[in-house]
Amino acid sequence: MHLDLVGGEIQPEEEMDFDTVAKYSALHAKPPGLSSQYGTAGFRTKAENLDHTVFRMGLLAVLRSKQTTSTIGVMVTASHNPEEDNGVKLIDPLGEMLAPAWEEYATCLANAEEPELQTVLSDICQKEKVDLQHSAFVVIGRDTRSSSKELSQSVIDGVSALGGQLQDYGLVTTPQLHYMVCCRNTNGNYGRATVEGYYQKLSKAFMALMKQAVTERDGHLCLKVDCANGIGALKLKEMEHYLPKCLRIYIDNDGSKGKLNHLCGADFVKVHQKPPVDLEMKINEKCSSFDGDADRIVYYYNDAAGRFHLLDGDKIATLISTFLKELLVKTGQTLTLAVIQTAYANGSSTHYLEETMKVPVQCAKTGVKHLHHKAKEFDVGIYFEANGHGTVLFSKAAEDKIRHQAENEKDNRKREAAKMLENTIDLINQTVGDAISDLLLIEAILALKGWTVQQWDALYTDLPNRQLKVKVADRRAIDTTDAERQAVTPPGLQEKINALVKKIKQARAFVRPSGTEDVVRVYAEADTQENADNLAHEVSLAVYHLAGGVGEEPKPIG
Ligand code: G16
Repeated sequence: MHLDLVGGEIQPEEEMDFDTVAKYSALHAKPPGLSSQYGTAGFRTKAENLDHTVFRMGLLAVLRSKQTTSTIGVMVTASHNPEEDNGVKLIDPLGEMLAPAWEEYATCLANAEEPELQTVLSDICQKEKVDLQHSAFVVIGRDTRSSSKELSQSVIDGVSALGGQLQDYGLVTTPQLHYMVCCRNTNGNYGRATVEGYYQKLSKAFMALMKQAVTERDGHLCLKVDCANGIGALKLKEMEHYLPKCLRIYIDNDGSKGKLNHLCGADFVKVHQKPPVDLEMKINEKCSSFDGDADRIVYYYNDAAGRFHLLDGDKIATLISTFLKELLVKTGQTLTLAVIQTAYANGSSTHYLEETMKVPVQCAKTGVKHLHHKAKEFDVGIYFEANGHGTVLFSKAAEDKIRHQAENEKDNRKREAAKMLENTIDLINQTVGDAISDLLLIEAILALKGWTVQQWDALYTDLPNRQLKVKVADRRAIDTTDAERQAVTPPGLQEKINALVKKIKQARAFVRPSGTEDVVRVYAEADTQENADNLAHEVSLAVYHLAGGVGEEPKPIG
């Protein structure tokens, strides 16, 4: 298929031009035998092994665009992974993650040896009834990794090989590209499909919300942000020009000296439960960390006794749901509201949400695509992974009701609450978790409530917990069920975990294969840090021995 621009009109040919595809593909040849899988958030591996995959994702994006007659996004990033890794994921028409059936096509296409490429492409077209006559439009973005520029060029080659049109947004955060896709497919209803349009939409909503905040009268909001030496630093700096002076942001780890995600960033802070190395923190100073592509955020501070306090995705979900629930009550609207978590959610957070806040909680598999899907079942679905990845979804009906009430309600109190909800909707990036949007929402809520980070933290106390990684020969040896809370294989592993958990108070543990790194993840929580650490270690040993551990046996923590 080749699209020739004649007098500005696209002239599609009826059939796929395999000669052109083969010619381009030869420039992005797949190393024979190499195999990969579309995982939790697309493909992730060493950057040097990705060229053929990203080229083929350019091809696939064109087919998906033709099939949906919509703009499709391709983002080159490996988010929280180390600098030497890279990755690629496709973004579906409403800015959401790629549909599961197409994830499978992506895996087939990435793993096809060169001579099979034509057959695999034809099969996809046939199964999905792709009309090759349709035109295709693909938007591309990339993070700041040194390998990203060249890889995004390979995506462009893939799109061009199938005659798709494209716009390369260059350096953007992952959520910004999700936003662009949604804007383009909703005729600008969601916002303007430019980086400036994104800043304007969010800052306008933020300022409108802040008008009602106590803090604006009383002083300034200050926040230190560790940007993981990634794209978040660039974009937050750009956005600062659009934000009111009352919000003072101090950007750290802006990429000027440190390495991406190295000893800093949201993943480091969450997993190690300590601040980024070299970040200066005054007592009780409010700090936060983005991850490498700015789709996650966590907050933290050190108290007067020097103790580190982490406010992770669970605390963020609690803060946001408290705020939204209160507003919904004020409006008098009867809308369903729920929080979606994963198995990593701290037991205390689930208990607080269910027992104190009386908010229904559901558990989904790891990966925002799974949480997003569940959140859609409610009028207001708040989803957050403990690692700080999350957002809020409002159903179309809920959004319409709120906007209508904000315009027409006679009762002042109710109308004000509806207006606040309306601004909140506009501040939230509903396509995917977005560190910048989440930051602004959290700051607005804290300001509106007149809360310090310590008051927010005091909502509940986390159970001590520990996360570990175990290297195994093949992580597919571990299969799970019950939203990843139970291991089905290898035989005996779950029984061993059960026996270990039984011995400790308030204990819980699970294991699962990572979908972004070549490791098995272990999570444990318990009544004391020592017990959580020991439990995590014992479970790691069980994984190592029963699931084909490689390298050194896991060592005790400490
Ligand atoms: C990605 C996903 C997240 C997931 C994380 C870890 O985050 O978007 O939903 O929690 O990977 O996944 P896993 O445990 O399977 O490796 P990011 O920020 O790296 O894109």
